[in-house]
Amino acid sequence: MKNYYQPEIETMPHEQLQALQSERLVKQVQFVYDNVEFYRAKMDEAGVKPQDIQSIDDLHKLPFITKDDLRDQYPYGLLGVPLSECVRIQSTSGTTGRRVVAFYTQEDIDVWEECCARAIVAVGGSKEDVCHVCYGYGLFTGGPGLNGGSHKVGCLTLPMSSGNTERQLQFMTDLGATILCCTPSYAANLGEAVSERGLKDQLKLKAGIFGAEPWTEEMRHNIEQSLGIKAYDIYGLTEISGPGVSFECEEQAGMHIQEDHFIAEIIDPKTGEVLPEGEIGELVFTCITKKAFPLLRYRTRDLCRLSRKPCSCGRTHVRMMKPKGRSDDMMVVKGVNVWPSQIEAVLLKQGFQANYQIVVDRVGNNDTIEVQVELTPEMAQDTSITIPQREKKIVTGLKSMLGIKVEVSVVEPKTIERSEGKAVRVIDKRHLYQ
Ligand code: DLL
Repeated sequence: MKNYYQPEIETMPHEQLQALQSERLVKQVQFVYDNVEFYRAKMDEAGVKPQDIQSIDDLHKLPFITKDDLRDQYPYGLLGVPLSECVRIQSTSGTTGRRVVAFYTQEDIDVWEECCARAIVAVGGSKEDVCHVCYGYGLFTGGPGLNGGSHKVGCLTLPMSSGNTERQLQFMTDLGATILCCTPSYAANLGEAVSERGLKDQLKLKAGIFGAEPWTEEMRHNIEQSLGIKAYDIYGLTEISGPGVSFECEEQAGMHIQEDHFIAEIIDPKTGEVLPEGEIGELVFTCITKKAFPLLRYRTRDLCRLSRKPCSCGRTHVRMMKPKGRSDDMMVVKGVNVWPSQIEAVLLKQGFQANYQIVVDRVGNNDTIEVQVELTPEMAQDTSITIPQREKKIVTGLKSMLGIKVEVSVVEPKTIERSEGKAVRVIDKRHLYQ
């Protein structure tokens, strides 16, 4: 199976791809310097002129920009074109501060949708497919991005948006959806609903394109089993465009970054130093074709590593391995770094589903951490092992993974709230006392 949407770009020889990146970078730097006061000031302050950027080897000379810069420039401070050239905004959820509002020209939207189209074709999508999109529509980029990509490929597109699981299942079965696009946590919920209703045989689904939040290999396995599909990862962020910044191919071994549009670097989050290939660090993107909301060396806060090893799918674009999470997702509990994904891996290895919640609190001067996880329906039937025994086993697993004692409560099926979009796994009550 060799599926490309734009084969000449997706399989472009490495040197040619780098030459294209250099050419685009040089133009883009001049473009932002000429058109965005913010960049002009930032580059002047750093003592860098557009002429200093002659190729991608000079990228490191440019200053970084951060989410705080975006917030400070809200709403129009980063526009590269007059507002009259912009045709759309999308926005982040803004749960951790002021919203980031990203602007798009029609050309920016075309590029973004092409990126999503590449992701859909990579999982075997074609005009014969029925693409069921239940990412949220609206300001969130998930629905509009995959919707646009699906149109470009020529799939019959079902713009379902999120929620109303009964209706999702009805359309999916009645209209024979073959490709499912949603968050992995919602895919897991749909899988659970399909198993409960015995609907698996009525599904025509073959592939799922799941992203917008971190998910583990164990979760991939569970989703593939419950829906009878291959589950592929897709990554992106509103600031850079939305879904489709990178996507998995049939190898399911890391996501190809669309290097004709985005240059990726991995840096040490503490020092800002660029790290060699293969090391884990913070992902930084430079957009080399975007006009309305051009970002240079944008620090994503996502932690991952890159691989330039050749991929047997034939794509030449660098791969990013599953993000470990955001640097700001990491919790420090009892002085130890804890990632929700580590906890999820322990639970899923012990046969639980991803229906869990982590509650962190402070009692006196001491941190407490509790994991609540639901029994699966099969576990609830199984009388050979008691709930305290299951709890003890999880406590041991978490102790060896994290090195700290975690309180564990195994609760009845269906007691933890299900998510329709990005799952909220952590409740950190310590923020309330700050
Ligand atoms: O989540 C865009 C998107 C929509 C991606 C649909 C994929 C599918 P934001 O709401 O701005 O945009 O959130 C971006 O979500 O910085 C990562 O921390 C996280 N994220 C996105 N995709 C993945 C993924 C959309 N595949 C933030 N794995 C990013 C892990 C992801 N984390």
